[in-house]
Amino acid sequence: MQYPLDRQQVRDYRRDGFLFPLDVFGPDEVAALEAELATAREDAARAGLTDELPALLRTNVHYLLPFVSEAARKPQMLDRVASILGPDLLLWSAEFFIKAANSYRIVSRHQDQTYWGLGETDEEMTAWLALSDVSVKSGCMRFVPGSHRQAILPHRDTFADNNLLSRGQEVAVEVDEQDAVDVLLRPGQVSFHHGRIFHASGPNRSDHDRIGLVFRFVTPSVRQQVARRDWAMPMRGSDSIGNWIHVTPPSRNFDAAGLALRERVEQEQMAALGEGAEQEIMRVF
Ligand SMILES: O=C(O)CCC(=O)C(=O)O
Repeated sequence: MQYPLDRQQVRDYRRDGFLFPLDVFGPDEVAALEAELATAREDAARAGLTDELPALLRTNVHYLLPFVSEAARKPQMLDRVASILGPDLLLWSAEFFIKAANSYRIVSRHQDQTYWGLGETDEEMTAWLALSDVSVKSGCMRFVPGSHRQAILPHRDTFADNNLLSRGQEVAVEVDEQDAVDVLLRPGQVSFHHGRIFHASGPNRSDHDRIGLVFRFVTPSVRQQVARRDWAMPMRGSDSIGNWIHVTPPSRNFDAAGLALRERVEQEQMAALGEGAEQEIMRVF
């Protein structure tokens, strides 16, 4: 591998449940990704999807925009992910977390694996790529070191309308804010986090949009346990286990096949995402 993590970084990830900052993409690559996002917005407008665009970008965007899985597949990304998860990798989900300039939107403290139906696994990891400056002012994430060693804990649903999460879910334990770590990133840098780390993020009080492009990687042995089936995009190595329906990237932005597949996947995933909810889950942005 050309870009492996060193042993200390792997140890840090296993101890803390996160690792950052990783210098993954240079300024030219960030500019290219920003240009792709701008093109995607124009294509959405041409396709009459402007109103739906925030929701389309927010979940399973790898079914809609070819550049998303291309970025995930770059060796400078995958070599580092493979240092943690091993050689066989699939992309389960990709999402934009965009907080507009001066917006009040937040993410409540949660553990990712709570409503995904994937069980408690160490073989799922998020790579959060900054496409803007990410500071305390602009609403960076905050991680609680070592919290990934806990089980999936009970969460309460807030359904708060300023929350970027589908249920506004919040882990139902007290956390000493002093224990949490600010995840400060410059454009092109990435943070890794474990699916059970406690994490949250505050409002964006800056004058620029805070943009994260988020990749959720799994290994072939991870399995959907609540929904009837689930899909993932092979990225590297092999998968002969059969837990995932394999998908390929779309051929162009918002093509009909990609939109239809995403719709089908999300309908199935709702079974996991909505389990036990007292209100209907809306996919939100
Ligand atoms: O972008 C954020 O503020 C939160 C992202 C998050 O919760 C996640 O990637 O798991």
